[in-house]
Amino acid sequence: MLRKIFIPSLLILMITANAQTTYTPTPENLEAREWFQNARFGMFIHWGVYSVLGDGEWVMNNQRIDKKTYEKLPDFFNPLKFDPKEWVAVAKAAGMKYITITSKHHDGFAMFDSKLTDWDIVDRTPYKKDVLKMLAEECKKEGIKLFFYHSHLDWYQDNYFPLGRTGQTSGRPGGGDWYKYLDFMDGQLTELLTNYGEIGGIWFDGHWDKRDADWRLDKTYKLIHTLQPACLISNNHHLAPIPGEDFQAFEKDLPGHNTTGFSGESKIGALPLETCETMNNSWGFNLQDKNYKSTKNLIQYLVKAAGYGSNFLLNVGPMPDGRIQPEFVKTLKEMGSWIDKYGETIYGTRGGPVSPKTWGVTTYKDNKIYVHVLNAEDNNLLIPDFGKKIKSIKVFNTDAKLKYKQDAFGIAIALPEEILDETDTILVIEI
Ligand code: FHN
Repeated sequence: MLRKIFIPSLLILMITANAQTTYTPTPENLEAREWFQNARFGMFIHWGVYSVLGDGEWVMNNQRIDKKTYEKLPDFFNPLKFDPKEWVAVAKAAGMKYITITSKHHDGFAMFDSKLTDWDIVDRTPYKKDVLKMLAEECKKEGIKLFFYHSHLDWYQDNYFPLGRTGQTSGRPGGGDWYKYLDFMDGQLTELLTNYGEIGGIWFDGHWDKRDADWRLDKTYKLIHTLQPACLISNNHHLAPIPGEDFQAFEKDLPGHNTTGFSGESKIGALPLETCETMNNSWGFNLQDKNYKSTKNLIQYLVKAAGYGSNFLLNVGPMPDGRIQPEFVKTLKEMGSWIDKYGETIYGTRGGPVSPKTWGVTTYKDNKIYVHVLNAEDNNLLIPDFGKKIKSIKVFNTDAKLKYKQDAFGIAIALPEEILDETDTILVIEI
């Protein structure tokens, strides 16, 4: 009995001890959160030496490749076709406002010039260039904010010890100094936050590998906010937000849903929200994965995310030659054409007064409520009344007024066949 009571309270104590308990975001940080929520759509990029094998970013763990063997990979990584201009142009044309790229994934390989290790792109690959620097410069030029995905989990460093749930076959000596590893991680974060200009945010992942380790999050979060107060911190730990974080991440699920099993303990908190998703079924480049999601599916996901008051971070896993695969570029272009027309109903909005339903979602901005009908079930739509006097209901971007009736049972809106759009029929309720 004693044990039963003791373990949860010890866990709570450890989580609290890890957190920045007295965190008060600075005005710059609050402003950045506002910007972030208005941006609504970003590009996620998983890129590393693993792309050479075309089998996703978990290949080291999944194929049980030991460290010595994995060390051969950087020799084959020579992305001569990498063009940051092209990447940023693709993101912009898709309507994305920020990019979140892997500075280091679980294989520990730094995609930047780190002075703290030679396990990095400049020291180990024939390419020898700092791709993050190149991307940061282009993003700055083009007004795209740059965020870094940084893995807490590291399958390469010997000091990542004791080992966690994963990376057990990487052939490390079986001993190491955990706090030296954390110092190393803080050191790399310092490099990222001092050498690459203004950074939109740090997106952590991999905490789940050793949930009850002393991650010293408090120290790391303070370091980040001291170096760049406006830098937003998020952590994909699959838990409710921990003090010191600035937005809450969801993976492959809309906030409040848990189809993946990642979000069971990730109750929605009060912070801005973001959900990420892949364009096929892989984060890192996967040669065999042809499960491409359709443009319609991804537009609808963006719309749904906005209806949940969440950003959408859509992933590409560039190829080892440095190009984003053409199938993705095509879909992103198509998404961009849609957003060119309908962006007003997404950017700068917040989740609307009617909670998400099977027929669709609502967003709002100022005195306009955008009703996104994603699956018209009938030629009438009944939505719950939200207690505001309605001035008019129109089809978005037209003067076509729709008939409606507002009474104690809700608002019934006529949806004539000719206004229905198979991706998203958008109505504007002016209040
Ligand atoms: O293990 C990673 C995975 O490789 C990928 O980076 C995703 C992105 O959200 N997150 C992790 C799993 O939670």
